[in-house]
Formats: sequence, structure tokens, C-alpha cells
Amino acid sequence: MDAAASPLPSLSVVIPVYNEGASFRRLLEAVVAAAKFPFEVLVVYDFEEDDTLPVVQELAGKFSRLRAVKNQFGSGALNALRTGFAEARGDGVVVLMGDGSDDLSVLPRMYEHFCAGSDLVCGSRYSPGGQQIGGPVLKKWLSRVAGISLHYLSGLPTRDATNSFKMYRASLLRSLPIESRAGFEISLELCVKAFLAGYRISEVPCVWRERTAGRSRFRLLGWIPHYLRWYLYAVWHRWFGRRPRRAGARE
Ligand SMILES: Nc1nc2c(ncn2[C@@H]2O[C@H](COP(=O)(O)OP(=O)(O)O)[C@@H](O)[C@H]2O)c(=O)[nH]1
Ligand SMILES: [Mg+2]
Repeated sequence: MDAAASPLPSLSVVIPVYNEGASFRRLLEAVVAAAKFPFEVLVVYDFEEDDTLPVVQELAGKFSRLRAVKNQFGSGALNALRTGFAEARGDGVVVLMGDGSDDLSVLPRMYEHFCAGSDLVCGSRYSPGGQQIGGPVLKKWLSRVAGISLHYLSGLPTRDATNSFKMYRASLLRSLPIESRAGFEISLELCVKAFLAGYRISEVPCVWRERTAGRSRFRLLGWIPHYLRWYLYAVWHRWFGRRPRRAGARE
């Protein structure tokens, strides 16, 4: 659907990639099939030899709203997401993993929430109807325990704040400073800060599947302290802190 010709809010789908050539074609087909709204796709890569690039270049010939963007803040998934946020032109931004782990069948439901006023719609593996299939057992359980406990301890309106699969209002992304330093903890940081700033947050159950091609670059032990920082920040502010409010925040 052409964004310029449509009255519907448009979305930028941001996909960080590191050698996802084996998965990308299927992923793009799934996005096109699921997206009943105007959208563009931004693929953020770190280096010219990335094996995703030839596939993106071939598909961009048929699909003009697909573009590859080089990571402009250095390398790594965190900088790739910051690059995607800076380059996105949509009214909203959806973050998707390039390995096909995310459940694209729930995109229309997330978009409904977005159009109904949610500023942040979280894909949730730990809500009734959600599921996590495969992947390292320790990572899986830490993420589940963190997500559910944070929901109850901090009042965050999602049970899966660490999931990267989220739909953000573009104005929310422009208003929140990013302080993450390692990687995908940026998703938890933004969720916590959006909540404390009074943005409207909702969740949609989704199924996450471990990749079937390529290799995960998630560094569990190295990244735990970075997740813990935002976990504790949320709990601290819930019980002891004054909530920072942004201008015009909804109650
Ligand atoms: N640009 C960029 N993307 C990355 C990097 N590391 C991982 N990704 C991408 O981020 C997504 C999730 O990464 P993955 O390693 O599968 O993490 P996991 O799903 O948590 O195991 C995939 O699309 C990767 O290709 C990186 O260093 N740079
Ligand atoms: Mg993965």
C-alpha cells in the first residue's frame, strides 16, 4: 500500500541484519503478506560483505519500499536499531528480527492497537496465547521470569518487556533519550521509559520461534547486567521514584 496515497498511518519496518541471507527472502514475503497498511522496510547492516545484501538488492528491484541502510553509528544491533529509528519515515516503527523469529500473523492486531491510540504495542510471548519455541533454555527462562515479574513489580502493562518485537509511535521514539550501551536491552529501556513518561502501552500475544538458519549473536552473560539496569530502574521508579512526565502525556 502506498503511504502517500493512503489516509492510514504508515509504518517503517526496521530489521537489523548480520548475515541473514538465508532467511531474508521468506521474511520479506511474510511481511508483505501480513501488512495491510502502508509501510516501508529498512534493513540495517554493518558491513558491505553481509550476505543479506545481495538478496535485499535483488528484492528491492521488485519492491521499491525496501531499502538497505548502513549502520551509521558504528556496528552492532543497538546501533543498527538507532540507525533504523533515525532513518524511519513512518508514523510508527516496527522492529523485526531478520532471522524470522517473530510472529508476523499478529502484525494486523498490533496495528489495530496502534490506530486505537497505543503509543507502544509489545509482542508478548508470556501472555495467554503467546509462546516461545526453541532457543537456549537459560535465556528463555530468564526472559520469561524477568518479563512476568517486571509486570507485577513495576506495573508495566506488558508481560514481555524484553521482547524486541514492538511497534512504536515515531513521536515516542523521538522524545525518549536512548542510554543503552550493549544491544537489545534497548527494547526494555524504551518500554520502561515510555511507561514512566505516561505513554499508552499495550500488548498482543505472539509466538517466537528460534531461527532455523544462520547463527544467533546474542551474548547472554555479557548482556545480563545491561538488562538488569533497566529492570531495577523500573522497579525503583515504581516504588520510590517520581515519574518523569513529558508534555501532553496521557493519564
Ligand atoms: N546490524 C546488525 N544486526 C545484528 C547484529 N547482531 C545481530 N543482529 C541481527 O539482530 C537480529 C537478532 O539477532 P540474533 O543474533 O538472532 O539474536 P537472538 O534472536 O536474540 O538470538 C537478527 O536479525 C540479526 O541478524 C549486529 O551486530 N549488527
Ligand atoms: Mg534470533
